[in-house]
Amino acid sequence: MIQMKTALITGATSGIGAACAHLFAAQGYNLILVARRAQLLADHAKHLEDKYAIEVKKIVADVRDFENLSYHLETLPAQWKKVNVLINNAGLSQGLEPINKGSVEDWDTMIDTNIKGLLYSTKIVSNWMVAEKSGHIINIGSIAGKDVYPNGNVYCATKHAVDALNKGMRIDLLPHGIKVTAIHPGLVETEFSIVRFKGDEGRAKKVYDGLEPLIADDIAEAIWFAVSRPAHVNINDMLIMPTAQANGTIIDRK
Ligand code: NDP
Ligand code: 8X3
Repeated sequence: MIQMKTALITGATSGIGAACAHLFAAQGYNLILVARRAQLLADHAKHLEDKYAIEVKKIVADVRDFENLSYHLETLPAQWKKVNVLINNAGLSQGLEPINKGSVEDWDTMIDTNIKGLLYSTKIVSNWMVAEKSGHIINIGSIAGKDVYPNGNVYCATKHAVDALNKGMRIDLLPHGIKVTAIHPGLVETEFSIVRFKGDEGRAKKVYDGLEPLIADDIAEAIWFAVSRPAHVNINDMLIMPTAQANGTIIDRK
């Protein structure tokens, strides 16, 4: 029997993570999928197993809870710990307020998810990769990690941290033969803005008014490009924008 490759994707129930799950399943990868919404995760996993004849491990966990995440991952059977690709995707924005008006609770949620959650999954899985002397870590950053836009303050700071962590991981994991790539998207129409505006779908829709945003598949394809390079090639960093978006603030809306 041919040993299939395995990808672990955090934040796999919607948007970019769900698109990656489909694409990697179509490429014959078994999947470890992490997210909090258990029913959605179960539905996605069943669909992928049925459609692509792969195996999926569902991990219902919050990436902010290191003990719980670690318990679920470390108790996987040994063959599931040979993870070839880790996609650190789980992340979110909460609110869009000037620094003096922002909610401390929102700040904590973003910092704990986007920075600490990414660190937690990396700590666990990078040790497995070090033991195998191979692997590829994909960190989902953002244009918000390259630019800062009005009222984006803390979300932008978390994505600047992802950019720095990506560079740090690349250095630290270099001797172990582990690839590290940051993918930084501009506007992608997913549940991101609905989450940012706490369920206000009308306000979320306006973010994409008058331009053609990226879709989650555009980012999944870029990730697959990075992962499918030959062994001697590492894509360190990729910034991917809608054609109508020049940077964090300049958007050509018709
Ligand atoms: P979505 O809201 O569609 O997806 C976010 C995913 O993250 C969901 O599957 C959600 O699952 C999961 N998630 C959120 N918090 C946690 C948590 N604490 N523990 C586990 N899983 C969690 O947004 P996107 O697909 O757009 O976002 C994916 C990544 O892309 C994020 O890091 C985001 O910052 C980044 N990004 C998005 C851009 C955009 O314009 N959409 C642009 C640039 C970067 P569940 O709720 O089930 O836990
Ligand atoms: C998500 C894209 O421009 O809202 O990271 O920050 S943006």
